[in-house]
Amino acid sequence: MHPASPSLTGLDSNLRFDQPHILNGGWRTDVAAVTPWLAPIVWDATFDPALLDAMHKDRKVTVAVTVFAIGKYTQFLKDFLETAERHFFVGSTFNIRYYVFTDQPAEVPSIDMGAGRELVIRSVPGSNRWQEITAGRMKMIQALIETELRGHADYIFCFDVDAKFHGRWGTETLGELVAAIHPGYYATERTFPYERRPASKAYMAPEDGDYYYQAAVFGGELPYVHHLVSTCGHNFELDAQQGIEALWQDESHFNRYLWIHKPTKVLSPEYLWQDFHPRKPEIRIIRFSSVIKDYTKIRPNV
Ligand code: 5GW
Ligand code: MN
Repeated sequence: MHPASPSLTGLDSNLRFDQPHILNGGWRTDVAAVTPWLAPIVWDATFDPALLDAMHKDRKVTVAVTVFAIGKYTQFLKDFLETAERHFFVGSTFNIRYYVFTDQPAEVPSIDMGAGRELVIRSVPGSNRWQEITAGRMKMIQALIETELRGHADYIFCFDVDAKFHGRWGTETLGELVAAIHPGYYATERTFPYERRPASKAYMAPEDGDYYYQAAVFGGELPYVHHLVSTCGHNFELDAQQGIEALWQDESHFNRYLWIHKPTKVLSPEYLWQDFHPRKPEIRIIRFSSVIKDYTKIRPNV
């Protein structure tokens, strides 16, 4: 556990950092690195990883990770976990606890974990309705925070399993409420695929919204993520009682929530790419990317 604000006493006096300039200081000029509500948008070369790590080094930050692997999705666990071990908060100053939610505990691969890192398996029921799986995640994350994480973790990150890490994902991603911009909609106008039916609790009017976020990654401090998942899970249920299912299920509710409760840190599409997109010049590094999957082979009912 750590004090509420970063302490500079942990800075290694042997480390020297370049003077930060506020005029043409090597800052990215090809992308926006801050939202209109002054939250950072995390892009490569807008932060100093060594400085950020040094600022956190005496805090022993504990990060909980949730990942769901139900039905055929257990096949993605090995790559997800192995690449996370190479890129996700690597270093002796972090404690990492992966919570794998699965209906087939025997299918969870055994992975060599670094020091201070461990994996916990949670058995959950399978489902033939995939809509229940994605929405059910919100409820299960809520319960995990309430029953196990409080007092034991500083931050939580919740990931889709059908993806791999390819580059550093570390202290630059920490914040109170953290969300990632969808790689398919970061360069488009506001014609986002929000839920547009007023009867849904995920409703967004044409002039509403900031970015389109992808629900494949989110995180932050426990109270913020708890409020997010409990609200989205509740609204999904209220819709279900009315016989409504939002266009992109949990992701639609997630986007409405984040429009009302702005994230305090936004991750650029470096942190949530999709393998099928062609590379773009502004994407200097891909840190995490969804793999290409054959839906007819992995989904219980298409
Ligand atoms: C199955 C069919 C359709 C949609 C989701 C599933 C499914 C999702 C499943 O059978 N098992 C499962 O564990 N999931 C979890 O939900 C995985 O962690 C998965 O990464 C996450 C979101 O579903 P995705 O990855 O299929 O959704 P997209 O929008 O990234 O394609
Ligand atoms: Mn996915």
